[in-house]
Amino acid sequence: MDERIITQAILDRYFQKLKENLSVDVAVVGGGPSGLVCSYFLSKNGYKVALFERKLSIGGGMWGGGMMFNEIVVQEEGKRILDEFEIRSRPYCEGYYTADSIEAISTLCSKTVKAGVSIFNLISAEDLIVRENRVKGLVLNWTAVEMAHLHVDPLTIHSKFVVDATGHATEVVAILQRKNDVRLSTETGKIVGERSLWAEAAERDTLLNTREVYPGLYVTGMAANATFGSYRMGPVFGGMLLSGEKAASLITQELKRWK
Ligand code: 48F
Repeated sequence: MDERIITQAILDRYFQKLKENLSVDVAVVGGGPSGLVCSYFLSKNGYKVALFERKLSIGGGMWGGGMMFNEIVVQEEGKRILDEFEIRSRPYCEGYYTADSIEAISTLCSKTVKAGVSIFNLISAEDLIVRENRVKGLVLNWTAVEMAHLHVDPLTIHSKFVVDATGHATEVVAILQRKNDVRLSTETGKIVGERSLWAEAAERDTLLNTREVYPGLYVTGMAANATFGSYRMGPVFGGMLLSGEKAASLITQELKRWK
């Protein structure tokens, strides 16, 4: 084997993948359960989707179940999404199902890639492109640059929509708010902030809060609740899965009208 061919092959294929995603329908930030589900359904609906994840591994907060006990709980409605992905679940008692968190997240990841989503790990969204009062793309940099605090300029991609699926930190919305004089579609016009844990209310609110927060920018998953000021829910994941599905459906409706 020639080591130079191995190197050439990786460089060629990676840059091909990256160049094909300089202009996408939807750019999703965060590869937790909500971001993956959202990307999967958008891709299945025929749209070009790129997902950027800061960490080496995709999956966000799902791997660890609750307090590192690697099982997750979903309710009746959420089970429908597990079934769609062919993730095995078991009834625990009426209305409650459990699934192995490793099977759940690895399957979400695998099926999302196979649905056609380009996933880029080790890349962080550090800023947004905002023009004419609308979010129009992402400003990206290597996570390693961020971690080492290196002064290295980023690169950019354009997208019709951006999805903030960054979880509790609601990072993309926070960047938009910090750097631009904008009013968000929340009660206060600003990020309202996450409240303490209340599983039932949080699960209900996650769906209600999954929507456009500023033209071109949607929130899904825990980022939706943090943005609109609802509760955290702990290791029950139905809301995350259903939120990803809802974000995909809302964006699909908008893309159908896109000129
Ligand atoms: O936190 P995370 O899993 O978000 P989620 O889809 O699910 C939340 C649940 O895991 C759990 C919960 C519900 O039971 O409360 O916490 O809402 O995944 C968010 C991902 O976004 C990445 C981060 O590394 C994580 O994998 N991320 C955050 N900020 C950035 C980012 C950024 N600026 N650029 C790229 N990735």
